[in-house]
Amino acid sequence: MDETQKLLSRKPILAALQGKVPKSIPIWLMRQAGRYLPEYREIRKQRRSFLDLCYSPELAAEITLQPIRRFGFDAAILFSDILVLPDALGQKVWFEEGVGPRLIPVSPRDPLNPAALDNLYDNENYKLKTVYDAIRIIREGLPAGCTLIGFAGGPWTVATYMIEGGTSRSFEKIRHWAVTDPTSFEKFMAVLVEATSLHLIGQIEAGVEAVQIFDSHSGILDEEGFEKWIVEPTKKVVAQVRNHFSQIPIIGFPRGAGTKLLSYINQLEVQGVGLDQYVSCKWAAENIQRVVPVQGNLDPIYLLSDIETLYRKTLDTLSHFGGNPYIFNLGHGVIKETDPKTVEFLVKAVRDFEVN
Ligand code: 1CP
Repeated sequence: MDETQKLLSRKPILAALQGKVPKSIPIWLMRQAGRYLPEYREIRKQRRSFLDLCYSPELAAEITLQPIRRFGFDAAILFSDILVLPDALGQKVWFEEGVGPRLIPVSPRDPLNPAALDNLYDNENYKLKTVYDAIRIIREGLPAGCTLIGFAGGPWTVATYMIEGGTSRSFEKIRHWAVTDPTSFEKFMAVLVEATSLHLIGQIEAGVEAVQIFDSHSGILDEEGFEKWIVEPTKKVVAQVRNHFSQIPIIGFPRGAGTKLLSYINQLEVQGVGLDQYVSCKWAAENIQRVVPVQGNLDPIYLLSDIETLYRKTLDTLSHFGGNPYIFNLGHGVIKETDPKTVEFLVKAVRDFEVN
């Protein structure tokens, strides 16, 4: 066994992203660090603002490692947020208790100036440096078999927050801009593509071993929009990252893409694709997993159901994807009312599953 193979056998997530089928199915969960954990809520009190928490390297590192200690997941996801990027670009971003993210919106009349990119790394104490410092601290405390995953939002998804000014139901502002003035919208997206690539490269330089691109709102686009605003920009991000790090595994997560996943995996050179719970396991096993390793897709709501239902749904998911390159995950993030004991049960159920 050469050095690379040894490393892979010790890191089941990396092995799965290389198309291998590790003995035991690897598992991590989106939003595994967060409000359902009492130890997170305890640390959360130390900073008034959520962004300050994200920019405190020691605390962010500690929060990242909390679910690893408790549950022994195969991957740690960096504790940060997709909205640190607009913040670092100079847009005003804040999180309101009980509301969620708020931003002073950009618009066609007041678009993002490409010079905003200069804000990202403008002086010795640039904001994103704290994120990269957190990564260095995490790597020191990371158990041997555990993979550290970095991330960014997909340019479209980050754009929805920047233009809508927060979480949206109808996404009318961004869709209106994209269809009525695609030229200026394209320019805006180009800045985000650049910023996203730089941030992912910064994380990889600091020590993350794989990255995930969260396109949480790709589901609101029709086929043409999906090509233009999900596939094309993400292709550019992937190309820029690959230019610097040809081997880094990239997981794409175009949530809500449905059958457009086919176009996504055919055009993007990703090592893994995240599936949401709305995709049929049978369809995805036949059409997606045949091409690329998959990750997902148990509906997080089952962590709030009775244990028999959770067990049945977990086995059902595992039996569809288990024999081929696969990483167990939820279809979206852990819900904050989830009991940590239920997560413990889920991890054991996945660990005990025998691939035949
Ligand atoms: O303590 C709190 O009240 C803050 C809650 C919280 C947390 C724990 C937010 C606010 N973000 C996070 C962390 C976070 N966000 C992580 C880190 C670690 C982990 O997964 O364990 C990650 C990867 C994200 C990514 C993220 N942020 C996404 C993409 C994934 C997804 O959930 O769709 C999105 C859309 C955001 C924006 C965001 N951040 C927080 C909120 C409430 C929102 C808005 C969500 C929405 O619009 O519904």
